[in-house]
Amino acid sequence: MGILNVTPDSFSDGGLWLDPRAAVEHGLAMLAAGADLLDLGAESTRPGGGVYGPGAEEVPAARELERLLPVLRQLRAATDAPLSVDTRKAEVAEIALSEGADLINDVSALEDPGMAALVARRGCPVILMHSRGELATMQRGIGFADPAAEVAAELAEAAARAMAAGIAREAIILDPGIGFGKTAEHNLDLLRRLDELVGLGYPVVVGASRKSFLAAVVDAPPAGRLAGSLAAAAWAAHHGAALLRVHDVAETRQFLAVWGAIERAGAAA
Ligand code: HH2
Repeated sequence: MGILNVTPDSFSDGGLWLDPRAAVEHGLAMLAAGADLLDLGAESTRPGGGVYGPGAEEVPAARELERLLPVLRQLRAATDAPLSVDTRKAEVAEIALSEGADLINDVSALEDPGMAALVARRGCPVILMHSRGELATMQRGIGFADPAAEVAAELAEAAARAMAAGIAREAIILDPGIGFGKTAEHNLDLLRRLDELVGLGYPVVVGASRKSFLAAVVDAPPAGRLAGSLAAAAWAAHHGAALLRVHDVAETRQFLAVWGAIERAGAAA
């Protein structure tokens, strides 16, 4: 899943793809590099209270749509690849779906009261991502006794709420929310025990690309975290993740292809 942030303030690529033409080109380039789908985000969800200071600015729906729609429309016209929209707002999701988006990536796991009913009505897939608290302050006062177990339990509850609202089980994708209200140690432990989340039986998406927990292991700025991102991607892929949300599509593809080729080598001999 290639990340396409049409935002001025995303933590690693803010401002790079604000021009719709550049965004569309970048999206198509990620598909050409091997992405199976694109995740379009027009509101940064950079959590506040930690390494990112106050966190991302909250964006009104009208501004989010203004950034998103030109890119979504052009990409929809140019490709049949699935297009996901990263939004917490039912109002944005509804218009995005009517403009050809295929799935909704909701980092708040259906917090907007209109979102569950919308997704149920449209019958589209939805990513329910784990987070705790408000984006602006979630990196303060973090408290987990057992992050992997608690995240799995809270996501199971989110999935149950979604199904109670009429969303089909097959439409639900879960995400541990790497970096959202978690310390670096929590993020590492969530990856180490990813199989517990995979064990719930839903497809799992992991978004570790360029995130700050990587720099807690070996210090590097976001643009210098490719090697760490690949390690996290490979770990996640080999512990059951169905989808990887990444900035560096070609590199991730190559890394996983070689890993897989080594695993399969000799099997046919
Ligand atoms: N991470 C970010 C945004 N959306 N969605 C899912 N499902 N999983 C994630 O881990 C996730 C997400 C944050 O990363 P990024 O989009 O690169 O930055 P920003 O939120 O600052 O735009």
